[in-house]
Amino acid sequence: MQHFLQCGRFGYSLGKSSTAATPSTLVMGILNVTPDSFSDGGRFQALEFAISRAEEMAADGADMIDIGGESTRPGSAPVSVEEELRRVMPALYALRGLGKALSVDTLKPEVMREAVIAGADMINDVNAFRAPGAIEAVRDSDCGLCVMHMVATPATMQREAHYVDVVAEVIAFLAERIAALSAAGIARNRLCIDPGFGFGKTVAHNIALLQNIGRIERELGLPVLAGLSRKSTIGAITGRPVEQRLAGSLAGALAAVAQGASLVRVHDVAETVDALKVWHQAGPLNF
Ligand code: 7PJ
Repeated sequence: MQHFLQCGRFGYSLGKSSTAATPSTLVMGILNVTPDSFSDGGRFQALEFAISRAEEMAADGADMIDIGGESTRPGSAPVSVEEELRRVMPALYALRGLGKALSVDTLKPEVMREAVIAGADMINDVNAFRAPGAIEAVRDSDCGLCVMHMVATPATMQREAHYVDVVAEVIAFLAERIAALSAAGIARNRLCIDPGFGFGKTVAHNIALLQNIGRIERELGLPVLAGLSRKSTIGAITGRPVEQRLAGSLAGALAAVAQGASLVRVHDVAETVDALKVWHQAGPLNF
């Protein structure tokens, strides 16, 4: 299935394509600007570190940089609007000249609004633009929107991993969110969708969703982003701790692409780009 995705300054043709020169999978590199990724040298040093990491990911072939100032890992505590802005905005301004799409990973409408004003190319909301004011914050721009499935909040979601039919429920949730965004006048070509691996899901749920990315893409008609990098499902399958999940994460990214994902959100950009280059030459879908 082919898609066009508008992301601020950038427009992408995604999915199966007859023109070999067109990259068919977008690689989104993860840039955490949270204190646990900071060295002890304070804010300036943290910013310098984030910028050099983003430059490295760009050189490694990332198409997008996903800037996150609040950890959304299961069980994590929320941060204030002010603190999140202090983390995200300097990085966003500093990276405007990088030549890559800049995504901001946030669930706060205030942060979305500031990010859009500063020229963010995408807003990646693990809360699917459900917060009051979120849709209004992104409506009058041309930034891309990543709409992710999550039940409850990052603090409580693992306690609520109950589904009768996880694939159907994720599709129904995303369909409702797409309808809400469309009703606000947001063009469909600004949207990508994400089953939200690890967000309120067991290993079995995550595997069922991974195997059904093609169905999710077909039923909703939008490009799918898959974020499996280093996640606990990769750990559960391989028995590896988080720092040893590279090989498993690469296989997860390729499996997601084989099932129809058009974007992958990863920590290890250079390795993922290499794996995708080989896959796109020889993979079963013959992109
Ligand atoms: C995801 C995300 C994901 C999207 C995080 C982590 C947890 N955004 N933000 N999809 N995961 N769209 O990276 O382990 O899967 S934070």
